[in-house]
Amino acid sequence: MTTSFLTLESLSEKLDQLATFSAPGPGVTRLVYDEHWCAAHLWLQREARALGLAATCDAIGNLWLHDPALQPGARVIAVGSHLDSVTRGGRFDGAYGTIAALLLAAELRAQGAPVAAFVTCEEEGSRFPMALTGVRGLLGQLVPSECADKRDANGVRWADALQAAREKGCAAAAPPDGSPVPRVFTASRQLELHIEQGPVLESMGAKLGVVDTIAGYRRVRARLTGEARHAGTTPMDRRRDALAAAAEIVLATEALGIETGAPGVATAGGASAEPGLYNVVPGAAALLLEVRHTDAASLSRMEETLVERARAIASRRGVALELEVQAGEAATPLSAALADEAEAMAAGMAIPYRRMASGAGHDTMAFAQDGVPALMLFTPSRLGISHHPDELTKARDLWVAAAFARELLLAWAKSVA
Ligand code: HGY
Ligand code: MN
Ligand code: MN
Repeated sequence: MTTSFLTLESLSEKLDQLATFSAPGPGVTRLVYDEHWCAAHLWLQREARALGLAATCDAIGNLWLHDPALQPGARVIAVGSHLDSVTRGGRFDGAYGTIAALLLAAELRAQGAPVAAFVTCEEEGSRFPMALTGVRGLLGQLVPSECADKRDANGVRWADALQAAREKGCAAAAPPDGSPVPRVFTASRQLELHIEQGPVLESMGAKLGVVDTIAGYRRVRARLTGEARHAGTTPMDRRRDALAAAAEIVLATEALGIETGAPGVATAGGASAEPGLYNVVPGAAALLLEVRHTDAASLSRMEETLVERARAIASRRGVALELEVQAGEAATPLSAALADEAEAMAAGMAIPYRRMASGAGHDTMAFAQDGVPALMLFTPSRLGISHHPDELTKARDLWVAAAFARELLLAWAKSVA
């Protein structure tokens, strides 16, 4: 008689508990290496051990929850997601895939399947100016000494925040300077369960998304420099208003997304102006601009068009424009073969599903880019809301996808070497 660790109740209870590890305020705010992230990390370690699993940290705080018999270096079927959140995000983004993986690893260990749960330390880029650092580290692609001096909004260095987490038991010892994070396990296949974060599944009454592509994104920070002048005495035709130029670029960004059409999207995610007073024409402004597409050529075209249009607006307004390209991610196909197999299984189990692309970025991109056969499974999101306190997926929907993943992983365990 195998113990069933994965139940609708256990999934819901552990998600509720994980959601308590957050900064005060609406929604969930759990930023990499902060006190709430550390408390969640230590809680997960305890939960895993209580389920008979070992909890192994790597050098930057990624966590593997696995059969104690699995030794470092083993090849495993990796299932998991990320522990960090955006600021005032929802209770399910990352958390669902993390808790589902914990329970799947506990349950499938009892059935002898080489399934290990991973929990990446950081995916969102919500504290330090870099994203997917967890999974890059987990895959041996990140050299900690190279990002040590990245700072958060309070000026805290990445290396210092990591060291504080390490001292609490949330990371293994640092590798020598210049060396990458040592891998703990090698993934023969990889699966991530995640909420869709969009409206597609709910709008078509489907309960499962079989994801075979993840959209790429390009991000640009724009700095505009005009002339700060007296707001009361400077005639309208004598102004070089940095914020007015920025506002026009924001609308041009939105227009580009609309013009491109789905699955292309374009967003101005942040705007600031200086000195930010009623009586001063803004002399400086900054924007955070992002474009996304599932097709690489379309993504490049969107970025080029956005840059051209921003430069034209700034030039016409006599405002200087500096564009600083930030780290992006390539549009990433996942395993078509694994998606085909999952589709056939869902059809066989009469689960209403849809094969689809992901507009959101995920840890799974890095596995697929590393050559690991990778797949994602989505659950519906109520009204498509995510990265917001109102993010919600019904407990039953979370359970259906996790129970399906259990069957899929058992089938994978039979076919991987
Ligand atoms: O930005 C994204 O798509 C992901 O939620 N980090
Ligand atoms: Mn997210
Ligand atoms: Mn996520």
